[in-house]
Amino acid sequence: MSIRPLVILPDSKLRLVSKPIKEITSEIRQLADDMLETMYDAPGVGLAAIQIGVPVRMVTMDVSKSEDERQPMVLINPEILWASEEKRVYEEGCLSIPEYYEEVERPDRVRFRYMNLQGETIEQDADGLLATCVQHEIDHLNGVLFIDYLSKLKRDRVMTKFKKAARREAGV
Ligand code: K1U
Ligand code: ZN
Repeated sequence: MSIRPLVILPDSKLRLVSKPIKEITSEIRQLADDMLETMYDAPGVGLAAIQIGVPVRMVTMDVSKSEDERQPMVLINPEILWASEEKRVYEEGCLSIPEYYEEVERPDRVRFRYMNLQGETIEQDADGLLATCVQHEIDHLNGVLFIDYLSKLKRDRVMTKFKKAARREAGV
């Protein structure tokens, strides 16, 4: 297992649409292990493969409260099957947009489907943080970021801030 570097805004990789996984190979299992380790180290409650630069449709999540009872989830080719009309506002963060948090409105409850590492297809209902997190992560697989739900003014401000930081980092 290894902790992999995170892809940070404004890296254009974050806008890629990730490819479906056709077969669960040893490389895919290794990627899942590395994603979980990277997510726990960050720390975060979710991670999409593209956030470590790999454009495949895999997500890891753990929304459990206690560190003693971790509940790691690995989602392969996840999709939303149903979303409630009722909305909920949650203050979201993103490991690819460090230290920036804003309120985002999304469906309150969802039903989603995914394949696990054993190749089983699972359908699951979610509310609360799990519902918010799975929507945020599936957005990553489609090149969508939570800042896309904010006003243009807020999005432009955060883009400018991270572009400046990237230029400083590159010594430009
Ligand atoms: O996908 C990501 O960038 C991970 C992101 C997921 C997420 C958080 C909040 C709402 C929706 C989706 C994070 O995990 S940001 C870090 C975070 O929220 C957190 C970190 C430690 C403990 C609890 C939360
Ligand atoms: Zn994110």
